[in-house]
Amino acid sequence: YTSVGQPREANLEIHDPLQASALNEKCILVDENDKAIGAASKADCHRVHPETGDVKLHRAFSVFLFNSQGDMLVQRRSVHKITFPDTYTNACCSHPLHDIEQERQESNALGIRLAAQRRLNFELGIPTHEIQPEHFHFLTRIHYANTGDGVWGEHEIDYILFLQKDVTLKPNANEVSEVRYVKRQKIDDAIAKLDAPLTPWFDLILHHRLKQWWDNLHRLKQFEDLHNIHRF
Ligand code: DMA
Ligand code: MN
Repeated sequence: YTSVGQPREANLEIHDPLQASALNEKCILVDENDKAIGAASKADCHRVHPETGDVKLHRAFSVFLFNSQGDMLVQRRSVHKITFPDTYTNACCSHPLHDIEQERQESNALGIRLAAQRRLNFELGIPTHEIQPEHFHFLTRIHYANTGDGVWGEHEIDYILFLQKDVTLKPNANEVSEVRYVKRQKIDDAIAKLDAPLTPWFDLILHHRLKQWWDNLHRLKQFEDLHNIHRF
């Protein structure tokens, strides 16, 4: 399979009304130290600058979800997604929103936790009462950029959240076309057999620390690194 650096057909026109309207939501702009410095629309935060190739740095999160057996949920992004459509990735990724005041709370990453609860419900249909903010293990932050299809890309300080819980799934077809649980022993095999690429951030985390964290789901506390931001 291929993951990064393979320019795909650029998504110049947006045909999906739901994904188009989500582009008006406001993300939180941050500096390289994750200090909030303002807000910009989801469109402005993901458009690749045509001359410089830059994307505005904003705050995001990635949830890795495991069932009680320790199997990890993998989702296939729908073909309607504007960034990285029809790719395989971790359970849920998104952004805390600037205009939801609670999602700007920084103490104990509470804003991120609330945004993650909101999006697990929206994308995967997990009832809100099944996931509380304190259920997440906030492990560390990752700073990465990817120019995507050359029109829509990413540049984020990404909070890594782990969650082990049996949940009720009812995927939102506009967001997610497929979900499956993968066993730790089968991950390399399962990925080799996929018929679509991985998102760049999932690929990055998979080859960085994912397996080590996955092997230690019951003692994640010792792997927390809340001070450093890992740069890629
Ligand atoms: C954005 O994910 C966040 C990361 C960590 C890549 P996304 O494109 O799935 O965001 P959304 O679901 O809000 O469109
Ligand atoms: Mn983003």
